[in-house]
Amino acid sequence: MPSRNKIFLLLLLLLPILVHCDALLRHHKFFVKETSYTRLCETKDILTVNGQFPGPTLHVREEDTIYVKVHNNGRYNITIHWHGVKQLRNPWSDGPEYITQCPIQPGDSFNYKIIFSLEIGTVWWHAHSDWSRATVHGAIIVHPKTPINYPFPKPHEEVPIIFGEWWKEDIMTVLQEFVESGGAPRDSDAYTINGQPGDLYPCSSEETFKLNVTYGKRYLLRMVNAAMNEILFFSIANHSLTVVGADGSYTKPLTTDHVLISPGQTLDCLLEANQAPPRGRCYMAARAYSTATNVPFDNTTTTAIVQYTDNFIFTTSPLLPSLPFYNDTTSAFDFLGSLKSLDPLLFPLNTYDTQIYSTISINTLQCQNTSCAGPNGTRLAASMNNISFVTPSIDILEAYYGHISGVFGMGFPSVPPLFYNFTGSNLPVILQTPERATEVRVIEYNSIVEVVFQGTSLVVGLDHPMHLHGFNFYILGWGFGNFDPCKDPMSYNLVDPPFRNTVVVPVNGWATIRFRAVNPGVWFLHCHLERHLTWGMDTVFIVKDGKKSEERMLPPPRKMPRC
Ligand SMILES: *[C@@H]1O[C@H](CO)[C@@H](O)[C@H](O)[C@H]1NC(C)=O
Ligand SMILES: *[C@@H]1O[C@H](CO)[C@@H](O)[C@H](O)[C@H]1NC(C)=O
Ligand SMILES: *[C@@H]1O[C@H](CO)[C@@H](O)[C@H](O)[C@H]1NC(C)=O
Ligand SMILES: *[C@@H]1O[C@H](CO)[C@@H](O)[C@H](O)[C@H]1NC(C)=O
Ligand SMILES: *[C@@H]1O[C@H](CO)[C@@H](O)[C@H](O)[C@H]1NC(C)=O
Ligand SMILES: *[C@@H]1O[C@H](CO)[C@@H](O)[C@H](O)[C@H]1NC(C)=O
Ligand SMILES: *[C@@H]1O[C@H](CO)[C@@H](O)[C@H](O)[C@H]1NC(C)=O
Ligand SMILES: *[C@@H]1O[C@H](CO)[C@@H](O)[C@H](O)[C@H]1NC(C)=O
Ligand SMILES: *[C@@H]1O[C@H](CO)[C@@H](O)[C@H](O)[C@H]1NC(C)=O
Ligand SMILES: [Cu+2]
Repeated sequence: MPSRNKIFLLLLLLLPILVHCDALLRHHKFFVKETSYTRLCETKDILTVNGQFPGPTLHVREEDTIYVKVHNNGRYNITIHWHGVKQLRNPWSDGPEYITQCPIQPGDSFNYKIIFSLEIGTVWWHAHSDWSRATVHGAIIVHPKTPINYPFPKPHEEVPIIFGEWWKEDIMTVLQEFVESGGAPRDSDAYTINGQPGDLYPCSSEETFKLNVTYGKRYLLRMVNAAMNEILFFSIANHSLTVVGADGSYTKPLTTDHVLISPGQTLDCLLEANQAPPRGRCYMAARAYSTATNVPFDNTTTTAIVQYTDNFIFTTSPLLPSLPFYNDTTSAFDFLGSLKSLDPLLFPLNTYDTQIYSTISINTLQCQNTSCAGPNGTRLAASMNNISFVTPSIDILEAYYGHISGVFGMGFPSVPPLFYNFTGSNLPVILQTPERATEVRVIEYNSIVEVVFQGTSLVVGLDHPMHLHGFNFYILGWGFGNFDPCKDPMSYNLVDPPFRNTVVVPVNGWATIRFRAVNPGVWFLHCHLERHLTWGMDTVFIVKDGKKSEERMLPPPRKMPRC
């Protein structure tokens, strides 16, 4: 009895500590609603979570399970995706509309169950319905189970750095114009850092994001690229960055002057506040990496300020960092190719069971009335293996689970339907027209899957950040021109390849990834440039259940949104 009393007493003593630790809440409420924001001298209503732009940062611990109840108090259908969270056996809460769920309609709510497993560092959440993600997004910080058990020097402070893209026009109008015209979307008016365009834009300098630092201290920047349509270069004047994590996994420390971050990617970077006074302030800045000469893009620069608070007299105006030029593919891929994973491999990389070889292309479709804004009056589209993905009207997960036929086909091809010089110049115009269909690829549980993405020069060659839901994958290699199945695998990194959920496939080039299909469910695969996603550069992997009960999909939650 005394020992039991002792335990009871101990628990009583521990209670405040336990409650305190629960500052990492398990239950959250997201109210999606219109909120008025002023940027670039103009005020408009934007969709926000809890009135915040960017939305709230969620803090969790490794292997936690949390719940986020999303109340749709806005005017549009909405879903939320937990980007980079594998959601083991739980595609029900993954989020992409008409892929794993019907949208939450105005006035409704849905309680997402978010299961963390391998993730460590920075992942994020964002809307995965129409183009709401422009303003409905935020960071998720996954803390180590043991407090401050980092494989790098302990930072003094951790700061989310979230990149966004801002249009003066209402984003739904931008989307509607884009879809109706059949052409490219209008360019954004600004990029943002933590919701602020920065000093180089009109009416913005008062609110420019400022990072206060103290000389001699170390800061962990938790960077998320939530921009819609552009890959970004980022740099801080007179400071180098040390990358220690990417897409929710640790990397070997990589010290660099600038980083490249695509929509869908995250980076954890250490910043040493090591510039002695008198220089008290420096700019951090980001601008587009964009290669196509005839594709217009937002070429503005967003800035924020690093200011040393131990040097209150800011005599000089801050210096801008030098960023690689917009089309500096060499800088972009030198950086990406230098990232290596820190942790041991999760499975041997000497072989694979299944290969999927897919072209990723920009395409054109005939315009119904011959006056669309694409080349020669066509309607622009995009495809994987010449199939431009058509989003169904009930979700694929429900159709798969409930054996509802007629929603999707299982014919996503394992190889391109036609072999041609994928990256050739002046390809025949006839190759530009894709098929439109909803085709998925079914994958055996536990198989090791290799995907070779082959960019093409149809219509225009571009870099494509391809994102897979439900997994991180090893990026074994990449290159320019056509993938050579004999020669290119010789140069794969089978030792410490980066472990990411979004791979930038180089312009007119290829990239190879591998993952082990230990996550049964329905998983979206798509380009994370929003316009390409809308155009159909998407497909779905359905990973079958394994034999054991713990290898099967979880049952659906009691209440899924209905179509
Ligand atoms: C043709 O389609 C375009 C884009 O969808 C639209 O802007 C235009 O009004 C249409 N013209 C006619 C005559 O229907
Ligand atoms: C940063 O430092 C400045 C100058 O000391 C101070 O006015 C400001 O409130 C600080 N900002 C934050 C977010 O701490
Ligand atoms: C700071 O950066 C500027 C431009 O980026 C460069 O001209 C200058 O030499 C740098 N100063 C130091 C102390 O590194
Ligand atoms: C950005 O693009 C505009 C329009 O294409 C052009 O006039 C301007 O010079 C460009 N600015 C920079 C910094 O490249
Ligand atoms: C990058 O753009 C500049 C200016 O538009 C051009 O002169 C240069 O050739 C381009 N470089 C590459 C690699 O395309
Ligand atoms: C537009 O039409 C012209 C003439 O038929 C053709 O040469 C050109 O390749 C076409 N461009 C595209 C992008 O389809
Ligand atoms: C493919 O096209 C590119 C660009 O025109 C050319 O350099 C390359 O030699 C072509 N490859 C083959 C196999 O024809
Ligand atoms: C794609 O499919 C369409 C329709 O079947 C066909 O006309 C076109 O040539 C194909 N293109 C390629 C690159 O396979
Ligand atoms: C919202 O979702 C419902 C259910 O899928 C659908 O019927 C409706 O058309 C959607 N509304 C819009 C504006 O897309
Ligand atoms: Cu793309």
